[in-house]
Amino acid sequence: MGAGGGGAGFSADVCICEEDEARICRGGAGTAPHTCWSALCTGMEAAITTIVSQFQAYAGSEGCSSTLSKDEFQKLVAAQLPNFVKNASDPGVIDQLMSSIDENNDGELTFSEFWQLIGKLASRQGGFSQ
Ligand SMILES: [Ca+2]
Ligand SMILES: [Ca+2]
Repeated sequence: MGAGGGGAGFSADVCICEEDEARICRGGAGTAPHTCWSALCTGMEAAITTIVSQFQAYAGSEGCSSTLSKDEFQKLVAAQLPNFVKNASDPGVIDQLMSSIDENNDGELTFSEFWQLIGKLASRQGGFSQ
């Protein structure tokens, strides 16, 4: 786990499931206490919650806590998307990937910029044309 900063990085705005609720709506995300809006969250809601909470956790490790630096982006991709993004440890791959979604070229990814990557990966995963 990363050093520095406080806590697990999850937003307090999102309720933390009680143990019973966690059993009901486990998203299979793997890391950290699961978060969701309620005990009734669906698989899709859990998936969205996971993406948001992972983005927040990585974005919060340095600099601006609401955007991903290239370093944070590389760590997120390498740790969370190893099967969808090959060679994430190759700086050239990360450079190319980041510049393809960093719309304003400021070297930081906002959530909406990052979300484009999720869209691309999801489209490819589903075999949809882009
Ligand atoms: Ca950051
Ligand atoms: Ca940007």
